[in-house]
Amino acid sequence: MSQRAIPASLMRGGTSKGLYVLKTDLPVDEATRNAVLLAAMGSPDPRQIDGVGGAHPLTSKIAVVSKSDRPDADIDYLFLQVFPDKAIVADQQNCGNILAGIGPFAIESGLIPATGDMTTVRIFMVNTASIAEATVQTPGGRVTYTGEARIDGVPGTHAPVMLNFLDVAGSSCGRLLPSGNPVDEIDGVKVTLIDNGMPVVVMQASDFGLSGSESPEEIEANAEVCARVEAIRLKAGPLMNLGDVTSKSVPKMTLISPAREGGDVSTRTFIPHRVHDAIGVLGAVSVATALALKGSVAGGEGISGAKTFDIEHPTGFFSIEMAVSGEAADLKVTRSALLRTARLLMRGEVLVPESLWSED
Ligand code: NQM
Repeated sequence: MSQRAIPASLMRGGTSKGLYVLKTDLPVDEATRNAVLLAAMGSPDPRQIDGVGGAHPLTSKIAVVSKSDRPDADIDYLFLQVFPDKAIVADQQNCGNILAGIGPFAIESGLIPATGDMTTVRIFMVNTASIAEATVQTPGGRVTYTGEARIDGVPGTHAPVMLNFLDVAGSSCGRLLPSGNPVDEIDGVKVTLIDNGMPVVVMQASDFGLSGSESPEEIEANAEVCARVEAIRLKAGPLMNLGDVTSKSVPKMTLISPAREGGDVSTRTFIPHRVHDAIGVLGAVSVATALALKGSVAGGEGISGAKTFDIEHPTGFFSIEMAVSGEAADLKVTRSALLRTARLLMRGEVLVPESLWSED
């Protein structure tokens, strides 16, 4: 069987890992592209043994990158979630962790030049038609991955990548509060349905008989909790304008409990069928927004102006600078910014059976 070689880089973006590929190196036809990407990652197979996927949703991610034609962006970034165990390539969600590697990848691939010791890249996030600014360290005009920035969930220190989200509120669900309410009730559980860049259902861990300090493994082993969370998710999908979410990777389901380490809240997040070892970037932005929202399940008192929220997760903290105006259903987010790091791990070609491509 002959194989087709596709230029690709393996990168860590934040607390996730995935393949970064130029759009021009992939088949144009979407079905063919998806077949090729499933083969590249080794899906469907829970171990992804015949591909480069890492056998977990957080390490089975793809960034498709191209130069942007838009006047307000340098780069277009399409995020694709490859399900490890199913033949599904989902494009309904964005990924703020993989986003952290887009600036470095775009510069290293020659799509855009470095502009000095720091390069700010405007990235159009195709999945949600919204824009992020990423500031990448480029001393002497070259990307560097070394530095002193530390993010929880990643060993060591690396060069900082600052992310600033410009217009992500309601980007998947049409508005920040898709139901128009700070609180709804599903299956007898109070929920806040919110989308500040990621559709998230925020619920109290105590409503599931949990303290909220359980490990991801303990929660995943609790079949009753998993079934209740999934039943609520399937009902939340249509209420959030996401339709039937049976085969979708959204909404994410975040169980909150009082902070234990000095932060603002403690979280455990279903993404949606595994429990995150940390929390997604835009997922955390949405949870922070629930904290800023008066009357939400997060017990929000509301904030005025700017505040840094520290979101606790299973492996540490996630800090988000937020600024808002207005309150309740009229809440407007004027800033959400945060720190990530990224690293190029490997660069080369990923190989897939040639026969998959000939359908193009
Ligand atoms: O919410 C996991 C991750 C993510 C997504 C997920 C993310 C985000 O940690 O922006 O980063 O929720 O599927 O990469």
